[in-house]
Parts: sequence; C-alpha cells; structure tokens
Amino acid sequence: MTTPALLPLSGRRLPPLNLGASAFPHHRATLRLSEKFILLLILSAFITLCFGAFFFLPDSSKHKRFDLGLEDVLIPHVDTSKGGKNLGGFLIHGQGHDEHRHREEEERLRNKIRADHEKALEEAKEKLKKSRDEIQAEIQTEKNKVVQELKKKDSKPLPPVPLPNLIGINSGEPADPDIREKRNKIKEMMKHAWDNYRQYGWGHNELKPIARKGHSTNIFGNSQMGATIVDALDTLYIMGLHDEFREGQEWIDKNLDFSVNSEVSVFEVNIRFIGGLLAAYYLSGQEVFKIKAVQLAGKLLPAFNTPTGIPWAMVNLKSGVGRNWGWASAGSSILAEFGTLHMEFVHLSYLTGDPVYYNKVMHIRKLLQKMDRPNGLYPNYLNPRTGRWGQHHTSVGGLGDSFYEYLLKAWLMSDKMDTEARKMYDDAIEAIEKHLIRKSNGGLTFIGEWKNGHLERKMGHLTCFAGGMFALGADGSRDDKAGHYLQLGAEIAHTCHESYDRTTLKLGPEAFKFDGGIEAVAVRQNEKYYILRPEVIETYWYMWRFTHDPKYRQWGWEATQAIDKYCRVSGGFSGVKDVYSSSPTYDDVQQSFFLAETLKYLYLLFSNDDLLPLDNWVFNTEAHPLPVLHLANTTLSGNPAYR
Ligand code: DMJ
Repeated sequence: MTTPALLPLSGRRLPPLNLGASAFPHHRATLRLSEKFILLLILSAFITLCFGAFFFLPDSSKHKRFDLGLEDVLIPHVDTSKGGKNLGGFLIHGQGHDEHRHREEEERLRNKIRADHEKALEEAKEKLKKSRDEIQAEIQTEKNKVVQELKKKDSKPLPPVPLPNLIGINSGEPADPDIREKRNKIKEMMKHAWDNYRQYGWGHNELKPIARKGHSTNIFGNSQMGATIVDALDTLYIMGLHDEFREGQEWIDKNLDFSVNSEVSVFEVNIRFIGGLLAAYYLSGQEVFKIKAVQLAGKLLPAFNTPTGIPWAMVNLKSGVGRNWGWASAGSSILAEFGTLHMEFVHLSYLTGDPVYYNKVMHIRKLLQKMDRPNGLYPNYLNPRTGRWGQHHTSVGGLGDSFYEYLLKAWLMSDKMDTEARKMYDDAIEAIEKHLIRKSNGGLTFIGEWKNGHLERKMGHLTCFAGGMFALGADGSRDDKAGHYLQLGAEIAHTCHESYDRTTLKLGPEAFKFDGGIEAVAVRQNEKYYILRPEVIETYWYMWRFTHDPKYRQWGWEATQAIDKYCRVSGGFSGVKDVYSSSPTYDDVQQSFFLAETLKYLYLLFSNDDLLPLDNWVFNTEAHPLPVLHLANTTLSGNPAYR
C-alpha cells in the first residue's frame, strides 16, 4: 500500500499519513500468554539439549563450532599492539590476534551461557511443580498486567494530526437588531434546556422536565453516559456558552467511561457520541474529546464481527457481543443504521492514522454496491448473516433516511473527491424520485414509502430532512440539474411547513397522509405527537443558506414560538402528545437531539452565513459539524475514488 503525503490543508505540507499495519505495532496480534509459556518451556528444553551436547562433544569439535559463531563478530578493541587490525575502532577478530585472550573470551561466554541457562531451567522446573490452577492464575495475572498497560496506552495523547482549516467557528452575529433578538431568544432557550438538565438530570442521558429527574431509553443502554452533555457541547460552543461548555468538558473528562456492561445502539452512539465528541474536538481543540471518541469507537468495532461485516444494531460495550433489534424484519440490520457511520469513521481514521474505521465503512459500501436493488431502490433491511435483503420496504424517513444523507455528505466531506459516493447518491435519488415522490391532489410534493411493490402515501416528520438534502446536493448533481433539486428542496420545505401550519399548535405531527382528500395531516392518534424533532427546521436552514428567501426565517420563527409556547415547562422542554389538541399533554422527555439539532439549526437560521460555512463544514445527521477533509493526495486503502 502506498502512503503518499497529504496535500497541504492550510499552506503547510503535512507529514505522511501512514495507514499501513506496520504503523500500528500495538495493533499487531500479540502471542497469547499461555502460548508464550509453552514456547518458553520448549525453548528451554532445546537449549538444555544443545548445551548438554556441547559438553559431550570432543574438544576439537567444540572449538570449531564456537569459533564459527565468533569468527565474524566485531569486538570493540583499541589495542593494535599485538597484531590485530584496527578498522575504525573495531578489531577484526581472528586475524593474528592473541590466542590467550581469545580463549579467555570463549571461557567467559561459556560461563555466561551456562549460568543463564541454569537459571532458565530452574525457573521452568519451579513452574512445573505448580498445579494447573496456579499456572492459570499466573497467566491471568500476566494478562491483567497487559490489559492495564494497554489502558495506560489508551489514555496517552494520540499522534498529532494537522487540523483542517477550521473556519467560522465563533462568528455569525447578525447586524439586524430584530434578527439578533431572535437569535438571543434561541440562545436563552438553549440555556433553559441546559440549566434544567444540569440541575435535575446531570450525568443521565436525558431529562424528564416535568418529573425533574433523569431519563434514558434502550438506545443508550442501561448506564448513565451523559448523552445530553455530549450531544449539546458544540451547540453550547457556537452560542458562546463557554462556562456551560467547560462544565460539560469536565464531566466528560472525569466521568465518561465506556467500560460498562451496557448494550447500546451502534448507530445512535456513533451519531450522538462519536459525532458530538469529534465536533467538540474540532471546535475547541481539546484533546480529551478526541481521545474519548477513539476509545468509544474501539468499543463499537466488535459489532462488525458478523459473517458479512454488516454490523449488528446493538453491541454490549463490555463483552462486545452484538445482536439486532427483535422487531427488525427477519433478524436484519437497518439501512439507516449501518449506512450512517461513514462520516465519523473516516474522521476517526484521519485523526488516528488507523485505517480500521475507514475499512469497516468502505466494506459496507462495497457490499451494497454489488447487490441487486429492486427498482433501483435500497430496501431498509439487510440480513448481516446471509447478506440478503429483508422485506422490500424503502423509506427516505425512518429506517432509510440518513443512509442517503451520508452518501452525499461523504462526497462533500472528501472535498468532492469521493465520486463513488456521489454516484451512489445520484443513482439512489433518481430511483426515489421515480418511485416515491408524488404530488398530492392539492399540489403538495411528498415523499411516500415503498412497501412490497406499493406506494404508501404517507410522509414522516423524519422524511422532512430530505428538503435540505436535495438543496445541499443540487450543486454537482448529474446532468447539471441543480435548479431542479433546489426546487425539489423548496417543495418539500413547503409541504413540511404545511404539516405544521395545519395543526392547532403549529408544530408538526410525527407522520401525515396524502390520501382520500387528506393533505399533510396525521390521521392515526399515535402519529400526532411532536417530540422536539429537528428535521423541518433543518430543511428551513439549508433552504435559507441556499436561497436567502425570508420565508424560511419566518417559518423558523413560527416554529420557535410554538416550541416556546407549548413545549416549554419550568423544568426544561417536553414533547407533546397531540399537536391537534388545544390542551396538549406532555410526554415528559427532553430529547438530547433538541439541544444538538433543533436549537442549533434555529440558531444558525438567525446567524450570518459565516458561522460554520457549508464550504468548510459538513453536518453529521445529528447536526454535529465536521470539517471538510482535503484528502486529494491521500491514499486510504481500498477506495479508488480517493486515489
Ligand atoms: C436524530 O437523532 C438524527 O437526526 C437521526 O438521523 C434521526 N432523527 C433524530 C431526531 O429526530
């Protein structure tokens, strides 16, 4: 594998990014201790044999063998008076040298070998006197020592990597006083959410703002991993809430521990924790975030140990045992989960110089590329044992969404070098447009869901992110259809705004229909909730960045006011169970993505474009900004697109 130097990122020439295995001696397989012990015994038996044989041989043979071993050895020597030839401070032994000195030297070496060997024999005999259990206990102690050593290594600083150009991380103050005021209001909402979490839920994953205590769900496993802290860090940073940021950093430094017996969602932990930690690292430059991200990533790797390399949905952080969700079609992994690792994993390889992360996600991509796709669509379910699709359901909302997003963002994040990802995105979007995107009777463009050859005319709140994605992917689109995709983005933004506007609370339902005269309205009771989700606001923000049409700020402000009016409680912010009811009930959960995404996108919507410019930053699916990597001249193994 070639390892050429990286192109300069900010006018400096960077050191080579050596991604070969030899660059990571600690990653090489080490001999297991029990094997080492057996080898030691065999070796000492062998030495005994040789040594014994040596003493039984006739004297002449001994000298001959010994001389053979020493003849070509250079022994440091400065005395040339007795006929030796001095070559640069070394004497070539055996050319007219002093016979007596030679014999003395031989004798000294013989004695040393004998003493060393007797010691080794004694040790081996002692070991053999011990019971099997005692020997095993000793092996275990040695193993523990190695584990401790590795732990120490883990907390050592990682090799320094030149940072990409980090532009626009603390600006964006709008000149217009009205916009400034709105931005300040959003910052105040962030402070309210954070302060209450700080007071009532600190260290827990999320907050119950009404019960005023910690909250968690199975995606985070059963331990307190401070999901809200990690998810919120970069929002705090860009809002200039530096004291709060420092509090979060301190907690992470002291308390965030991944050696817990806890089964977590690989996808959620990747997008919220690894994404959040990496963004916090890039923004603040604090090493602790990078170190924690890498430690955590190491804990996710066993999830990839499946017959196909498609990871399990869940992994136990301690045992490394993985499995899939019980509800997934025929034991399948989920497209939006195993397909939403690319951005973070490429950054991990970039920062550590270790190709393992990159190789895992490229393996997934290659496997997907080879598979047949019904109607050119990617089904949501893939069995990690057989490598076959599960049910033929396709969605740009739940179960599918961020897979498409990450194809586009892989291309953007590679400084548009990863053309393979762009092609996969273009192909997928063409099939989606053909089979899933329709106009309702009332003229609203919507994205439906494909279920076994049938289009369900229903769109999820989650699907609304696609408006922003189409706009983001417009530039560079196939056949130069930039205008078309920007228009498609605007239409989706409009439809999603309608789904908010047609409710009592002016907040969007979880899913809405376009059927039998129903237009952008939820029908089933269990689809009427709003859980502080970001996708609609996310699309407003992208549309604002690309068009500067004031209606996007206006729509964003409507949503801000509705959230503040109906979701704010004295203990934080809560989701509501029915957006069509004038007296809503709360679900009593302040989701971590409310701080990571919803409030961040709102804040950016009312900031100038020079805060996190899209030419330099790509947001992961949890709104964590990661810098564009200028990898033009870097070989990352396996992907010709990077060469
Ligand atoms: C977030 O965790 C991410 O945006 C994810 O991709 C799906 N949606 C939730 C919030 O709705």
